[in-house]
Amino acid sequence: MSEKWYNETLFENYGQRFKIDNVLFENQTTHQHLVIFENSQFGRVMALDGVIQTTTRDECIYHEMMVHVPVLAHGKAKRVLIIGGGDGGILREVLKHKSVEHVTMIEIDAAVVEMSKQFLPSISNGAFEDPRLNLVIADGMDFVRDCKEKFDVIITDSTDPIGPGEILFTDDFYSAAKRCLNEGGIVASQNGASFLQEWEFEGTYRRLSSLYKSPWFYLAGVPTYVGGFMTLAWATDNEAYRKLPVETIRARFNANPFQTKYYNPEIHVSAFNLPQHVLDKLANINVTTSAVA
Ligand code: AG3
Repeated sequence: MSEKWYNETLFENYGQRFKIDNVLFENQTTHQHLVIFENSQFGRVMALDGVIQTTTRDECIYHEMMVHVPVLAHGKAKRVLIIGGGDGGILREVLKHKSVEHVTMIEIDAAVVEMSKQFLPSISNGAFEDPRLNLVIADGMDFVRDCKEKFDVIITDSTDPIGPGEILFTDDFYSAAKRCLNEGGIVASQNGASFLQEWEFEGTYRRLSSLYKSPWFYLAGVPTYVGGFMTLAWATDNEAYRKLPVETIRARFNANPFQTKYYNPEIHVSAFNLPQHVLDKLANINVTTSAVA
């Protein structure tokens, strides 16, 4: 039998490949091409439209960092909104926080939820059954546009800004999402590889700067998101949140401890230190209508 390989097509002239041991699911959903396969290095792998979304081996890094950094920096998050996140990894981590009373999750593609439950059960690990969850299959943009509720933390776990995820990187989305945020709330979202997709964090910084007093980024190194550190976007009107001393974060974490594989309070605090090439780009961005002014 000949070997089969999965080639990621995120970048035109460079990419990673995975040996496919066994295809568990492959189909064109109503929104995108979805494949889940087995690979002996990374376990089970899910890709959407040619881009690796998660693997059972390294998913913990991204999911822990996307959740525990904003939730513990906030300190009293009761209501959390997840946009995207159909595999349930973000949800699983959010629900580890006892302070969280309610989670609304808006996923556009029911097939991602269903196939993840079936073929990647360790990622949601029962989270979809939690009574605190309100799962809605809908377009995240429509939801934030019409939303009458408010949340303390909003996490956007999207694909890259191509296809269904594109709208989640626009001014319209960010400003509509801000209307759904309680005072003192925090938004976090994935923003591409800091080294290879600089235009992504540049655009996001420009947009968030016109809405929030304290837009920033923090980093996580995820092996299967190629190209070095991932930039995770951060925005809030409370500048102090990202400068909290490690002792504060440690006290909050220890008040309600749970197991992590990557996150710890020291990583939390240091993740906000950005490489010089990122700082230089951010410094050159002209913020036109700044909330800081
Ligand atoms: N969503 C973010 C995938 C980002 C991939 N992009 C990249 N490597 N530039 C992941 C979904 C996990 N719940």
